[in-house]
Amino acid sequence: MTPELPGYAHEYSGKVRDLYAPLDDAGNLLYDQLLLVASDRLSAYDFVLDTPIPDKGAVLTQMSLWWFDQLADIVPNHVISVDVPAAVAGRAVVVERLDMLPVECVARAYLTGGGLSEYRANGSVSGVALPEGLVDGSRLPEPIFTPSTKAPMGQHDEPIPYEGVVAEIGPALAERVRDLTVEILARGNEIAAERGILLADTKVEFGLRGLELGQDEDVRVAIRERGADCEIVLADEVLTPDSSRFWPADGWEPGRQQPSFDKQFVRDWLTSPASGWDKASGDEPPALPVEVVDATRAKYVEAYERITGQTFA
Ligand code: PZK
Repeated sequence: MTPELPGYAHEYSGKVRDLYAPLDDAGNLLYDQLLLVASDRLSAYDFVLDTPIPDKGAVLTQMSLWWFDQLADIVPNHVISVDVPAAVAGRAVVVERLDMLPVECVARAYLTGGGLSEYRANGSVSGVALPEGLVDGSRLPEPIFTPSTKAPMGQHDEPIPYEGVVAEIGPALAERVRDLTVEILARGNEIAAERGILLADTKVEFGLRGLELGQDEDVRVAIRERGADCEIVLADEVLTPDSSRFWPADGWEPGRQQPSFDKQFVRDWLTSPASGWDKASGDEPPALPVEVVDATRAKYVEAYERITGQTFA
């Protein structure tokens, strides 16, 4: 459900977040800003569940803001203000509108998921050769850049080799976003590991400041031709459980699927007989019981409090 926000025009909705454009007093779009709103929606097994997790949007927004500060010496970010309408207080930020790069920047510090499948098939991930003998959950010798295409909503991103990123955005930007993505995950893990959380992988989004797109100029062409002269800005959310796999460090045991820090109660219940749901059926998952909602909310709050050292108010 996307709330009507007086003073804002709804622009786009993702699975769990919504984008609005602010309006000026005359009702005109303020074209250089966006309002990024995180909802309490949760996705699991590729479904957006009917049952919201109270405070999830606020916890993830506050966590992202905290990480933006921790990463500020590595990369500038798109945040302008947290002065937002009361209806979305704590779970929205006003951001600078950027020209987004048309690639998903993924870094992996541990092997799992799609990266593991690629490794089993090819011995490499996104063209990066890896040692033999790695298993589900193995720590990689160093974090690697494993980019993917940006698929339209409802479709899955496809892994692409580094050369695909070069073809999309040019060699100079490709090298910079690769290095930034890996540095962000490395910094994230330095901090999270002290707090008992492993960040297996992460997806970050970058945009360009200063592209100054002409009237009917193709943004992809402009990025390739002039993008290298722009500033790269970290956008979207960063190092949250929605953009990254969070694993409890004390449960880490390579050779099996690792438990998810945030979603394990939801997954366990949905795949248990108690839910009456078959994930292979294609049916919508059922509503979550209150105990699962409460336990999951507590995990998001715990992740925030462990990572930031601050109490979630
Ligand atoms: C932008 N998204 C993804 C995020 C959604 C969709 N600073 C920016 N400038 C221009 N565009 C974007 C951003 C950011 N962040 C982000 N799509 C466009 C997205 C959240 C909710 F519905």
